[in-house]
Amino acid sequence: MTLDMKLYYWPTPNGRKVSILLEELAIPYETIFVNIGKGDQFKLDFESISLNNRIPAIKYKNDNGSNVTVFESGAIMLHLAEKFQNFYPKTVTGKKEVMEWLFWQAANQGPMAGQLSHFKNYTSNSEKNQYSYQRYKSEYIRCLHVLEKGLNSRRYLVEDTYSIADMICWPWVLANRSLGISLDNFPRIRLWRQRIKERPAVQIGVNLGKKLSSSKIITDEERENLFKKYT
Ligand SMILES: N[C@@H](CCC(=O)N[C@@H](CS)C(=O)NCC(=O)O)C(=O)O
Repeated sequence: MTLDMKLYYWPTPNGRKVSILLEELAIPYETIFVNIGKGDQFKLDFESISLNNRIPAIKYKNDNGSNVTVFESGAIMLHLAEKFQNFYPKTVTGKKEVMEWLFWQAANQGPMAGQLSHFKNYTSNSEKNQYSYQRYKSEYIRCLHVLEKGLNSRRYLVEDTYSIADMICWPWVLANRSLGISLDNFPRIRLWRQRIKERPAVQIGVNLGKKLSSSKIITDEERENLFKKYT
């Protein structure tokens, strides 16, 4: 039974976490580009895979031929790392540490970076927005301090070995310049960022669909789809 792995993806930091992992695992996969500016994330066929209407998500065939779907980058990464027994520690303590970083990333660095990107790149510069911008900037920087501490006397976050903990935290650090944040005060992060950037699989994963990345100028249609108002 072939895996028939499908990656539902758009070239953003969250999408890249999973393209990087699939490349690292050397799993053949088909990329389904979900154009989040055009509203593809709200189409019912995608919603049946990702109830949260957000990329990334995956779908593949189990040994018995039934479809498996996973949404949320942290869940996808943990699932794949366990399934393929790679980029995941063998020890209970190591697994616990990976989990800490996965939960930390999904609850801290990811949302703060996402909001910082919103207020830096997509909103007007009103005084009201300045407050939000400063708040998320400060939180993004706080997260950098956490990572810098995590890299104290080690090259990678868990057991000094490259794992999904690094892969999930790395793309939003790679994006530091577009967020207007310098890494000058974070020497360990700078080395870690570069060390991971040099990996061939990471380069392929990061560049997947890069040409499709929207510029910072977004159309009214994209604004409507991306920043929908829910009531
Ligand atoms: N916590 C989610 C975040 C996913 C996420 O925010 N994805 C964005 C792209 S980076 C998205 O699909 N946005 C579409 C929208 O906002 O409608 C994860 O880690 O998978």
